[in-house]
Parts: sequence; C-alpha cells; structure tokens
Amino acid sequence: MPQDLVSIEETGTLGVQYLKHYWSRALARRGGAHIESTAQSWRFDNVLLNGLGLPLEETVQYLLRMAPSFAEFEDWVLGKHNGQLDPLQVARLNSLFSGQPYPDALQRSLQEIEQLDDVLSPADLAFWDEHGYVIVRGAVSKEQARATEEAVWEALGMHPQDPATWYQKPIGKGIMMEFYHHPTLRANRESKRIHKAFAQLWHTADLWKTTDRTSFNPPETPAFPFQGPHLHWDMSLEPPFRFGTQGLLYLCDTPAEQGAFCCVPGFHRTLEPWLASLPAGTDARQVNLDAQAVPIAAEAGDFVIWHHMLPHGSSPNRGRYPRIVQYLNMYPVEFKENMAWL
Ligand SMILES: O=C(O)CCC(=O)C(=O)O
Repeated sequence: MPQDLVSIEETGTLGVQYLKHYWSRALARRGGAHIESTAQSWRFDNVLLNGLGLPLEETVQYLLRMAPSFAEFEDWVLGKHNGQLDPLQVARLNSLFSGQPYPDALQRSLQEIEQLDDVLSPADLAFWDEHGYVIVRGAVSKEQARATEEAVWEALGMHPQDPATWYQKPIGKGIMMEFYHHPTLRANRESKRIHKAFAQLWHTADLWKTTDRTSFNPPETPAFPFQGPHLHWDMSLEPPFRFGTQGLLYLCDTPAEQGAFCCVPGFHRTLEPWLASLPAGTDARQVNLDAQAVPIAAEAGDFVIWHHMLPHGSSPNRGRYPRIVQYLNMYPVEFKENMAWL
C-alpha cells in the first residue's frame, strides 16, 4: 500500500470503515499516483458507495473536482442523507470490511425478505431461464411511480402537458439524468417486492442495491432523434461469463413504441457459442443485432430485470409521451465483474 494511503480500518466521525481509505486513494490518484484496482478493491469500492447510497459518478466527480478534506467529504456524504446515516447500513458495511458476522438486527431484516411470499412465480422463473428477462408487475404502486415521475419532471423543469418544454434543455448524457437522491427514488430502492424478486434470482436476500440514475426518453422529432443507448452489453465480453442482473422501473405506462427498454431475449443462453462463431477479428460489439431486439412494454410501477448477458438498450420513442425510468440493480458481495474488458 502506498505510504499516504489510509488503512481500511481507520474511521472518521461517521464511523464507516474503508471510507477514509477510499477517499485517500481517490485523492492520491488525483495527485497522479498510479494505484491499481484489484478485484477486492473493486468490490469494496462498489459496496461502500452502494451501501452509503452514493452514486459512483457523482462521488468520483466530487472528489476529483473539489479535493475535499476527509471532514468535508464526510459532511458531503451526510448531506446526501439529510444528516443521518442508517446505523444498520453502517454496521453492515463495517461487518463486511472487518470480516465480522452481521449483527442480529441485520440478520433479522434479511430473514424478513427471505420469508416473504415469492414475487416471481414458477412460470416467471421458467420465463427468466428461457428469455433472460422478467417483468415484476406492480413492483411499486402506481401512486409511488407517479410521485417519482413528478419528481423527475420537477428536476428537469419541464411540463408533462407541454411538449415544447421536453426539448428545451439537455437532459444529461443522452437520455440519462444525474438525479439520484429524491425521497421517492430512495423509497423505490427500498421496495421489498423488488428486493424479493432479485433475492429469488440470486438465491440470497443478502444483496447490495445500486444508487443508479433515471432517464427521460421523449418522442423523437426531426431536431431530436433517438439518443440511444443502442443495443450493448455493460459487461466484459471476455470469458468466463458469470450470472449478473440489471433492472429498471417504469415510472409511466410504456407501450412498446414509446421508447421502451429492449433486449434480445434468450441471448444469455447463446452468447458464448455466438461469440465463438464470429469470424476472427470481429468486434462483437459492432455486430448489429437490432433485427432480433424486442421492446418490452409495461406499466408504471412495473420493474424489468434482465440478465446482463442480453444485448439491451433503449428504443426510439415513436409515441406521444416520454418514457421515464429509474435504474436499479441488486447483487451479492461475491459478484465479480470480469476485470479484463473486452
Ligand atoms: O434505458 C433503457 O431502456 C436501457 C438501459 C440500458 O441500456 C442500461 O441500463 O444499460
């Protein structure tokens, strides 16, 4: 470990292990130090940020731009939580970083999810196995989806009934909005129904939740063509391939033509032989699979989970109303991305 890096155990006023280490590493890198990421640091970084409800990009940008003192960084973290961290989440992180068992209260809250009635039926699970995606109907109530949609409109400063406003300013990067901390977004991340569905797919309730963004995909116009994302994978195409999930919550009713999420169903079963069948030197990411993509229509409050081996993306909105979603994924701490990116 370089000399100026703080140890994993050292804490500040928030009492969160690894936070100071993370901060010191970010600042050392900012100062030009070359610090390799390892599978362990990749995993701990992700769990730290997700455990503290901190979006990766926002946090990295803050550290790089502001180069805060550790006390300032802790204040910033606290500010994202209205001045109060969830003690159970802090205990969970510290258990993980110190290799200690979870406290009883935490075990009980995970057992509560394990003991919930199944959200995915045997037919849903068979559908998942075959197609690599599944729709969790009514994952959050229509009211909750509507309240979140309203928060998105407010954040954008646009009006649902006035299409002229939908194109007046940039949304973010393409359709992606850096909008993470509204109470409705947080409430959706706490949905037990969504948690249970992921728990069924991962065979454990002990999952970490991402603090992911939202997106706003308005109908295409001549001046505002489809912004993507086109079909892609977010994982490395270098074997070995491991199980992984991704997900999104529809915040408004989304018929197929209204810019719905789309994917190539069943591709998780054929990705490996498909890659092997490509002529040598082919860049798999450049192969056009659009003809096999299917838009996944669903209603406000429905949640789509897909296998990360499916090529997936958004689709051009040829409807009359924007498509608005919140992204959310859950994964166990053992989940390992392939570090070699292909
Ligand atoms: O917004 C969508 O429909 C697609 C999202 C996507 O491509 C992703 O999350 O990687």
